[in-house]
Amino acid sequence: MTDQAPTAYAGPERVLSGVQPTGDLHLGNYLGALVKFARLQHEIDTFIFVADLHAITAWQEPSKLKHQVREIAAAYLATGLDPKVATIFAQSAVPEHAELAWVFNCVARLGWLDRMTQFKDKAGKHKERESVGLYTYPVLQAADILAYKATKVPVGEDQRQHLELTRDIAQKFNNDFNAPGFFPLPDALTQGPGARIMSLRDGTAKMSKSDPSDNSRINLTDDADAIAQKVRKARTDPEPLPETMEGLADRAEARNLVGIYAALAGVTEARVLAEFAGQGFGAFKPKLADLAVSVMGPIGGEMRRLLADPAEIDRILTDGAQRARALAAPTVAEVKKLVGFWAG
Ligand code: AQP
Repeated sequence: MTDQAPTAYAGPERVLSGVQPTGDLHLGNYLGALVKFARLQHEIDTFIFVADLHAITAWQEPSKLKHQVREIAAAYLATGLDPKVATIFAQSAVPEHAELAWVFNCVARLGWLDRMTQFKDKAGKHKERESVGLYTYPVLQAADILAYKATKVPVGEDQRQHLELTRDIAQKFNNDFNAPGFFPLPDALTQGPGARIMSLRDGTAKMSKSDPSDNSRINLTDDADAIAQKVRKARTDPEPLPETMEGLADRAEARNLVGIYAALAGVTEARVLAEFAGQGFGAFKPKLADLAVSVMGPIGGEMRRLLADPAEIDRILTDGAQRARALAAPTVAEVKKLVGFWAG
C-alpha cells in the first residue's frame, strides 16, 4: 500500500451499462436505463451488455437463460441501440469480467459490502439462504465497468450506491498497486425524469421485475389492452392534480404517474401539471394510457419481430463479444502484472 496522492485518469470517456436477463423488462428499466443507452451511443463510445453472470445470483432455469439473454438484446435493439455504433454483448462471453471480479473481491472490504442497501432489500430477513454471489454482486459490477475503463454509467437511481462502491474499489486498487490514474472513478448518470419509476400498486416501492404483482409494472411486451388496464388499475387518490409539484409532496402514487407521463412525453413534470391541474385521475389516466401505448407498443412489436430470428441476435452478440474482449483483455492483462501474478 502507498499513500501516494491520486492522479486523475487521463483516458477517453466511455459509457458502459447492462441489464439482467431475469424477466420481462418494464417501464422502469426502459426509462431509467434503455432510453439513455440509445441516446448516449451517439455521443460517447458505448458498451452495453446483458448481465447473465449477475442473473444467476438468483436461480435461473438453465434451459431458459439463453432465450432470456436474447430477449434483453432484442429490447436493446428495439429501443434504438445500433450494433454498428454501440458494442452489444453477453457478459458470460467475456471471461475478463469474472477474472477482474476476483481481484476486486480482494480489494473491496467486507464493511463496504455490508452497507449495500440493495442486498438488504433483496435478501430480506433470510440473508443466510442467499447466494454469496448476490452479496458480492456490486464487486462484479465494478469489474464490468472497470474492465473497459468506463467513465459514465447510465443507471436508475437504485444503482447509485453500487457506483459509489465502484469508485471506492477503483481508488483503492490504484493506491494499493501504486498505479495512480490506472482506473477512472466512473460517474453514475442517473439524471432525468425516469431515474426512479415506482410500482403502480405502491408509490413507495420501486417498479421491479421481481414484484409478484404483474399489475405493479408495465412490461415492454405488454399489448395495448394490458397497458391500458394496468394504468386504469394503478393506485391513486381521489384528489385532483395540483398546480405545482409541492402539491404532490405527500402523494407518492400521484407523483409517480405524473413522473411517468413527463418521462414518456419528454417534458417536465411542471409542464404536465400545467396541462392537467384541477383534473382528477378519471381524466388523467386515459391520457397516460394512450401515451404509454403509443411509446411502448411499437417497442414490443419490434422485439417480437427480432426474436423471430434468434440467429441474427446471436450474430450481433458474437460480434459484440469480440469487440468487447479486444478492449477488456489488455486491461485485465495489465491488472495481472500490477498484482504480480505468476501468469501476469
Ligand atoms: N423502477 C426503476 N426506475 C428506474 N430505473 C430502474 N431500473 C430498474 N428498476 C428501475 C434500472 O434498470 C437497469 C437494469 O436493472 P437490472 O435488471 O439490471 O436490475 P434491477 O435494478 O435489479 O431491476 P429490477 O427490475 O428491480 O429487477 P429485479 O426485480 O430482478 O431486481 C438498472 O440501470 C436499474 O437502475
